[in-house]
Amino acid sequence: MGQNVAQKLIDSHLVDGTMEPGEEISLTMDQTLTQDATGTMVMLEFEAMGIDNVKTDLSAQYVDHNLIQSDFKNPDDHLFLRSACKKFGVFYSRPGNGVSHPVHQERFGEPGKTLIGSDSHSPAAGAIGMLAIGAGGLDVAMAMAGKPYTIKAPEVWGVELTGELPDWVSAKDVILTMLHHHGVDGGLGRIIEYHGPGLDDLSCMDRHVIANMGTELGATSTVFPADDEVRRFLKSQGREDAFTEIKADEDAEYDYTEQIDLSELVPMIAKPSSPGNVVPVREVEGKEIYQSYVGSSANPGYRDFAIAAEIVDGYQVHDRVSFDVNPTSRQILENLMNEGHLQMLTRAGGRIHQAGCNGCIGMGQAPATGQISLRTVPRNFAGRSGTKEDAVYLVSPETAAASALTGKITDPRDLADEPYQMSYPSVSEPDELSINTSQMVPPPGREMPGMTEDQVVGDGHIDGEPGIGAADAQGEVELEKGPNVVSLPNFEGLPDTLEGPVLLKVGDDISTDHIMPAGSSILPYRSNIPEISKFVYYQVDEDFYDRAMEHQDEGFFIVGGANYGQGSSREHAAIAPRYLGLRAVVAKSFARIHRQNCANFGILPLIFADERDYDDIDQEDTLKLENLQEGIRDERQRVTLRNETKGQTYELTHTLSPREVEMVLEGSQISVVKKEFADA
Ligand code: MIC
Repeated sequence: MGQNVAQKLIDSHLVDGTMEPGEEISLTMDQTLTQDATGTMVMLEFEAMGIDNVKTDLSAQYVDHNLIQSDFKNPDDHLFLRSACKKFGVFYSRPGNGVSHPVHQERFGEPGKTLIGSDSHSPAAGAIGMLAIGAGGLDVAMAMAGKPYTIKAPEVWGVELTGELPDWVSAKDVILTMLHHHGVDGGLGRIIEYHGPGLDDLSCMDRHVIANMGTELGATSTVFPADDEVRRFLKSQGREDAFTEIKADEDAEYDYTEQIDLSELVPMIAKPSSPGNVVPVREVEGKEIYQSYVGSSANPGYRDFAIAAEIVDGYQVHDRVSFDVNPTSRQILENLMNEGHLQMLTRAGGRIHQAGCNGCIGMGQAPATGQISLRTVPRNFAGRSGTKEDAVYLVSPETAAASALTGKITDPRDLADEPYQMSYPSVSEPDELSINTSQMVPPPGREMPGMTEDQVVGDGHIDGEPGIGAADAQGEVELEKGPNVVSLPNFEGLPDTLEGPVLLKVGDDISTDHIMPAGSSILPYRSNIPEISKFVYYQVDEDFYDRAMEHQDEGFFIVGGANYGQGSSREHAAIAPRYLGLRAVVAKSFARIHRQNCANFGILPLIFADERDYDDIDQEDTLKLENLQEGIRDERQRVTLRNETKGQTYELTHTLSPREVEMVLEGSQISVVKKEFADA
């Protein structure tokens, strides 16, 4: 039987296991991607492992999240990352160079390769035929150390696209339609593979939008074939040599199939406060808005800005609306300038921000209290914008621009009518892109891949060192640790008995933004666990930290509903609660990356065998687990939880593989790896 694209990518990187859904498989990782908000921790973990140099084909570190420099913290982190890149042999994308996912696709993406990124939106690289997976920082540090990455073998969900998108409807509406049909857990345990004639209507950056937000469906990854459009894209980036064709075989099969006729799609919108809360724009049109925001990794293409520019060109945005424009990268900014689109945006009232993630992660641009903010970003979990009482809706650039003009949620198709009488602007990337690599700094001994000398802007090497031959000096580089960079705490192994209170009971779909919020006052502590831990569950329960401190020594439990820990890859949502004393989460089910992060840092991810037991437990009940050392090694993966307050017992499954059991028993995966290196 023929293979689909996902199977081909897996097959060519499989080092252990078989593609039986649910079984563990281990894959070699060719590339790693880290961004600053998670990357500082990755570098500290890599340092803790005591390895000199990355073992991947290519590792790249981006500074795109923590750009605001309101005090020393973020710049401390930037310098630390720069020194770590130089020491460990990692490409360094300087602050202001742009958002990791699109920049990576442009500069380093290569069909047929695997990538693991400490950012849940890393699957965006699937747009060009890569197998890209988001993971916690420690898993990325392990991949940098040359270790294969282990996941549960996914099922492959083939989505056949037919037809052509109507005017005023674009890639964002495709992925919002998927979320409308399948919700935030519809992709759990699956790789989504798009195929079919409809692909001809989607550029690589359009595919990036869809692959990026496949994460919001809970999918392990999203892949597209590497076809002629991928060749065109790489050529436009000066890297045609990186192209290899990868297509599904004629007789390829999928575990699940679905068909979407693009010509039937309409503008869609995700209402607050979940990317799964999607309806047609028509259902909510007319509501007054405060903000309209274009940019982010979920609408990063040149086209996405150009279409917004063409829509607002010659008009002024409504005087109530903050029209925020976040260019994806310095390169796109430069091209928007060259083509006159930037001027259209500024003239119409656009507030141009530096290239980076910015407001997408609550780093500035917070909306007014309770006021509607329309954003082209990937997620709208409550409070993520930086405003606790926010009302963020996710939309396409077309809907964002149309609404910026009218001051209310507007179906962009209405612009065709009075008073605008606009025809759908036709935009595409410039034929000759201006390529700018000046802010991407290769480590000693490396050059920008695939670029000819005249395409590389600036010499670029860290400290201006010559590329070739300098690699030997890497070991001597000192890591530059300012006061905001605090080494990782040491985590003790699991005791045989855990007894403690349920410090918090929460419902379904708790996201990592609930557990470990983002925002400009919290994100700068991503390299400082003791400080950031003060904000754990802060937006859900302001006293959580104080109560946790009372129980830090004996430890405590959290009880959760389904899909616990959905959303981002931030391992801080595991490390910080663990630092406060969390030793076990008992939930109906877990999101993939967060479950792994818990295991990596010695937190037991436990699942109710009978979901009805969830109702029996109340916050503050005292829970007890005994005989853990032996109990969790038992291959039935069962443990018994005793509710001391209610006098009840509940059966739980721990779902840990033997490898993960060792991590939890040792206290963290780092302890296991340290032991391995010490024994080697
Ligand atoms: C996000 O969109 O939530 C982020 C910012 O990209 C995160 C990473 C982070 O928390 O820093 C992600 O999705 O992994």
